[in-house]
Amino acid sequence: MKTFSFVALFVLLISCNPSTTIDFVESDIKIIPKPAQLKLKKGSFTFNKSTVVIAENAFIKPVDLLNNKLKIAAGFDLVIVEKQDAPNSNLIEFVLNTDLPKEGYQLNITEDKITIEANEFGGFLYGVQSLIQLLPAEIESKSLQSNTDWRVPNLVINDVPRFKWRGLMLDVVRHFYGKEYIKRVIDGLAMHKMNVLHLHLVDDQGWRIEIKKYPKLTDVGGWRVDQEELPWSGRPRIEANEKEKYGGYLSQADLKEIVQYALDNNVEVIPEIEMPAHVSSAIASYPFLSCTEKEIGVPSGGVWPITDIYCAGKESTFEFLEDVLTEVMDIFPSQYIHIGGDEATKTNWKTCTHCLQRMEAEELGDVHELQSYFVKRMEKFINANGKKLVGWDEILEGGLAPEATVMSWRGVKGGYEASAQGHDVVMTPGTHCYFDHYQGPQNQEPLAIGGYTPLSKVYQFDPVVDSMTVEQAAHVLGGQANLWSEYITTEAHSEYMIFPRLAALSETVWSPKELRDWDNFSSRLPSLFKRYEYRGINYSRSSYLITPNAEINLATKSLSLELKNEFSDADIRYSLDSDNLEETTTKYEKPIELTKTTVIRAAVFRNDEIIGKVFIDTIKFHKGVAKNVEYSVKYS
Ligand code: TNX
Repeated sequence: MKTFSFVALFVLLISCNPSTTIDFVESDIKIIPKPAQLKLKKGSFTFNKSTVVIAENAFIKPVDLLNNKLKIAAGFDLVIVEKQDAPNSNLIEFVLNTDLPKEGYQLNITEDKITIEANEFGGFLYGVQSLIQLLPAEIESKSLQSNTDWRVPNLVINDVPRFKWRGLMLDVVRHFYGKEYIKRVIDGLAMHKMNVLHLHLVDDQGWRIEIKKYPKLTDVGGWRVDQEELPWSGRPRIEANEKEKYGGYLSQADLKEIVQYALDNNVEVIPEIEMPAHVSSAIASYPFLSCTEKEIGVPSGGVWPITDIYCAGKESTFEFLEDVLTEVMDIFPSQYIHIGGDEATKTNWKTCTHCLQRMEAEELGDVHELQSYFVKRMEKFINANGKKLVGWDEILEGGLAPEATVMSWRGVKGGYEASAQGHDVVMTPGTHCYFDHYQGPQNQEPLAIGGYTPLSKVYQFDPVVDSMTVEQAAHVLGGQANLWSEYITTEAHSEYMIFPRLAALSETVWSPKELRDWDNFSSRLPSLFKRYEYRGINYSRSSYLITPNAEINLATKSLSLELKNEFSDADIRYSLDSDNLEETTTKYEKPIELTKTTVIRAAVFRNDEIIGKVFIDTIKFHKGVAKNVEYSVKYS
């Protein structure tokens, strides 16, 4: 009896010891995307070697995800126990709660216990993802971090996504990336609670999916003449029989493996099989697919306008496509099949006897209606196989197929129109969602296709257009970023274009709109970047770059130089005509007035240290400064 009370007293003393509990503050919580509801409480829970897990009703993958990270970074191997054998404290319990919505979860952390409730796999996974982001960034480490306090704040999170389609499109055609890289991207998607990976598998410059019935699609169409040393749009068209070197494809086994890996991360892989345009690679393999049946080579670079398209008159085109889609649907269990549909120049259709016959037989007024016939026919086939068709917004032209979902890329107009017609839409406007665009000042970034979509701009994206009616808004399934790869030759570069813009996007499609707050988001970035570093993600630090903006004053012949950054509270410091840039240099507060040639150095500082790259430029006061300029050839 005496011993027992002594032990009880000891336990009591330990648990009252102030060093065993810590109160967190709101700014310690860095979860991205921000949870819908979060209530911080006093106190904390600390993981240790003896923490146990009850996971009777949960799915094992989310438990594994947490356990694997703790095993590597903390050296704890959490034991899974039966409920009746569990202690009263130092445990995590996964509880099935059928009242919760799909993908939603509740995370409740108290001194003694962490409870994660969800209705299905996705919810449990996201509960764990949030828990991981509450732990110190070292949880992402690939080696033991023995001096880390594995503590999380006491709180209650009630979380649910705002949209059900939270996607990223990877173009694996213009440049080809392998299976392992695609899996890494899926890890990144899951980390940010994104749930769609749209794979662009077919385009002019390559056919990247094995189709057993048509082996030439990958034997011929998967390869092109290597002109990688030339600019994308300056690569001469090549003949049918030139030697191919650049390329590759994903076998059906590879794709099945990717699909399964994605499912384990609550990500649906949606295949895109382009038609009727962006298919030179298919026509190079099987010339019967085009109107002219002319032999062509697989182009190595930009093709514009796109006139080598499938013939919409011949039955053989549709037989081919149905065969292809049959194999595609066997690989991808996704609800949606993407048929592309963009950028078809229909010149050949206007003179092709088969197309003209088709137009007459089907009473089609013009070639737009012929494209509409094409898409509607494919939709019938896709629907008959229990799936839904999605296509780029050009599928609106000539009349939408009855059940089609529209992916709006030429701004939000297509999505607006389609939703007004009662169709579901996914918003991917070029203005905010094109990750092939520059994310920092052009002269400080790797070559990109053009555009300017910095992190802060992605963060302003909203899939719902203000002027939409309630009914239209209800048709918005969500949003997606597109990473076209004309200018992205390596996997490392691809990663650089995705991260951290994916983090900004995730908050626009997951979190309630009222919680959108750029300054708050940016305060969570340093912790995210640390996690990316532990994961070995080649993320971009472009948001720390400085953008200069110069204005010349003709009267005083002086130049006013503004230095900007994406963050409102950025600590920019600069030096003039000096090799040094240290914490003691001038803090930028207002535009700098210059009257003579000057070398300027500037950078963003945090805690007296430079973060990101140093900006260096020489502002030259040559003889033309402040003089009128006349262009003899009009500038473009
Ligand atoms: C337009 S977006 C395309 C792609 C290009 C992209 C470059 C869309 C449906 N079509 O084929 O790669 O622009 O940004």
